[in-house]
Amino acid sequence: MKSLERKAKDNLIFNDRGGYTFPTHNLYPAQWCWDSCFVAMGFATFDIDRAILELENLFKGQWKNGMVPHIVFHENDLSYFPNSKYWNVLNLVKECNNVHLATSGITQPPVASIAIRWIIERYSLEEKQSLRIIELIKKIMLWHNWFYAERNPMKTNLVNIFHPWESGMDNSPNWDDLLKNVKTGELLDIEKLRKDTTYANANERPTTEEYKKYINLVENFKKFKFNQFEIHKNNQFSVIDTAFNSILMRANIDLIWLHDYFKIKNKFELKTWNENAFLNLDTLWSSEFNQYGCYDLNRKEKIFTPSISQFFILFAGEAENKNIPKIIDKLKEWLPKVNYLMPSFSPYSDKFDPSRYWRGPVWLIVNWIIYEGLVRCNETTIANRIKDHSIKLIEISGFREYYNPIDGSGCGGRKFSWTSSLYLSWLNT
Ligand code: 9WN
Repeated sequence: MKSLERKAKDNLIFNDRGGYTFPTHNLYPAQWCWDSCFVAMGFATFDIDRAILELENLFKGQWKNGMVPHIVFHENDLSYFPNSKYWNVLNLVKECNNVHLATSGITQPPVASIAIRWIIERYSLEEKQSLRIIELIKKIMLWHNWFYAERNPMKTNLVNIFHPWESGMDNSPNWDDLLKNVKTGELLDIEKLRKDTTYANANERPTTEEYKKYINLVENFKKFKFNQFEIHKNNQFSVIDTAFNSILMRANIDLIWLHDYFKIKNKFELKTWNENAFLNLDTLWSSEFNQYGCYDLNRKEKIFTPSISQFFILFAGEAENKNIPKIIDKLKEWLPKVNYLMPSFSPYSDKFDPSRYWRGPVWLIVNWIIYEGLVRCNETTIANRIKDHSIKLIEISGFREYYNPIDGSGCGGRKFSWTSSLYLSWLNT
């Protein structure tokens, strides 16, 4: 019988399209941004050149303003919705990138520097490979720079997102109240257009009502030709997401580390920006809920939803933060309530749904982030429990997109790339 390690490698090879990787066939037939960064870590465990190529192909889609789009459509496959034809960025944003590659027009959590540092700390690179990595670091810098230039609405260095897809946690209950203000838009027959429910169980995906809102937001971006300043003034969804910012803060620390490691000059003001972000994060702390919240920029309200996002700060790299013990205590409260860690939403909440996407299921990518965060905070016992549960889930249900935290069953896509990749990364931790 094939070992799980062999299966994980085979999944990556199976999803490889010749230099970039599908998250899974059918459901996601393109290159996704944060998926590919984790995929690079998996490839690095057996093929460093291929790992670097994954990132190089992702950054081919980088826009001239620095943004790295959440999807890069290398192929003219229209079976996903919204596909390259629908986003239409090549016509709407003249020469958005240097190679005229079709992409989406929004971004995703910036984990590239985190993945590269992870690789460099484990494997030695040949000179040629280092030179390629240095080129990537320059591009990552432009991306981070873009966040502070175009997604810094309060000049606090806490950046905002314009779409639930940018958070990577699309239908998290974090966004329920914000989405109440988003119109459904009736121009397109979303029920017919969306293809995800052909490949995954509809009960495990966002609802059509949510999809209509997702698409209506994109309609608005298209109306403004993806001009960020226009969108700031006119968007129905604009939020400072604590998980996204935690990732960016950690990604900044790793980007600074990479500059130092390769002796690259020109860190811009990254260090100061990041320190400011950490300071300003305090404005989002609630001693009532013992968590950092999100901030709805339209309604000017803080949101304290009991989602997994509140624990991402453990990963942000500030282990001495005075609130960390309270956050860890809260995380511990969740542990006895499920059989498999970590649920993406509080199992105590009425909104907890163990099989619907980001409303309860376990995602290994999240587990990896929380695991890393807990290790940084010297909470290795819980960290290892999360890692063991992740491996157990793969053993009983295969390399799935996400899992039910109560019965351990697998949901969504199969032979999933980032699940396979993170398995490999744990074997090499
Ligand atoms: C929309 C690819 C992506 C992940 C996201 C996850 C899901 C897409 C979708 O799949 O989102 O971007 O169509 O549902 O929510 O985190 O990057 O795996």
